[in-house]
Amino acid sequence: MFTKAIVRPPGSNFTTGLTSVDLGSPDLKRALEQHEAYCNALETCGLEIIRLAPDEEHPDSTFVEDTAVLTPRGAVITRPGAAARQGEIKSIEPALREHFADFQFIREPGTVDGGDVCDAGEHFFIGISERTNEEGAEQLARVLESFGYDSSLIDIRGTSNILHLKSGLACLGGKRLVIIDAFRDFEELSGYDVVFVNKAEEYAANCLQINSKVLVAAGFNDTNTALEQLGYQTIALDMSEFQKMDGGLSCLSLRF
Ligand code: CIR
Repeated sequence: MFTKAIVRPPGSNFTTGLTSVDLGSPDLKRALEQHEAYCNALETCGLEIIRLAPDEEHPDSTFVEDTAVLTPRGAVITRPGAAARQGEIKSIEPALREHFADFQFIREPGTVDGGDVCDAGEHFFIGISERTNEEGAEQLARVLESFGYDSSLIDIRGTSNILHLKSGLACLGGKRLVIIDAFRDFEELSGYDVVFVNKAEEYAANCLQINSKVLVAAGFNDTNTALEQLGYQTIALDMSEFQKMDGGLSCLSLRF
C-alpha cells in the first residue's frame, strides 16, 4: 500500500522544458489544472500529498519521478540523464530525508531517470534508454540487490520512439503488466500476464496503479475499457499538457 506522494506543480517556465514530441506548446494554466486534478485523484486513492514548491530553475521538475527510486527498503537518488535536469535532485533529497532512513545515490558517470525503473514487487525492470545508461542501470541493480530485490535490464534504445521504459510499460500488481507492442518480444517480460495497448494508444501504457485503483490517461478508450473489463477501477485523467512535454501519469509523483 502507498500512503504518500511527493508532487511538484509546474513552474512558470514549464513550457520551456525538454520534449521530443511535436504536439505544440503546452498551456500553463491548463497544465496547472490538470496537475491539481491529478493530486485530487491521488487523494482519492488514499494518499497524503506532499507538495514541493515549484522549481523555477528547472522547467522539467514537475516530473519528480525521474529524480528518485523509492522502495519500502530504501531510497535511491538518481542522476538524471539530461544535463538540464541534474540540478533537480538538490531539493528532492531533503524532501525524502524525513521519510527514508537508507539513502543511496547514482554516481557519475552513471545516469538513471526514475521513468526507466518499473517496480514489479520483488523485481525491478530497469530500462537502458537515451537517459539511463548501462553504468547507471548496473549501479541501480546493485543497490536494489543490497535492498534484497532482483532486477532485469531492458535495452529500449531503438525499440520505439518512447522516452523511458515506463512510457511503454506499467505493472498493475502481481504478474500483470501493460505494455506497448514494441515490447512484445522482450524475454525479460515472459512469464507475465500482459495487456497490450494498441499502436494508436501507446501513450496510455503509462498507467499507474495506486492501491485499489488505476489512473489512466483520458481519451484512450480501448485501453481504459480493457482495464475495466479486467476488473480494475480506473480514474481517467486529462494529461494533454504533460503529454506535450513527454510526460505521463507516473512521472508526476513519487509514491511511497
Ligand atoms: C524530459 O524530457 O525529461 C521531460 N520533459 C519529461 C520527463 C517525463 N518523465 C517520465 O516519463 N518519467
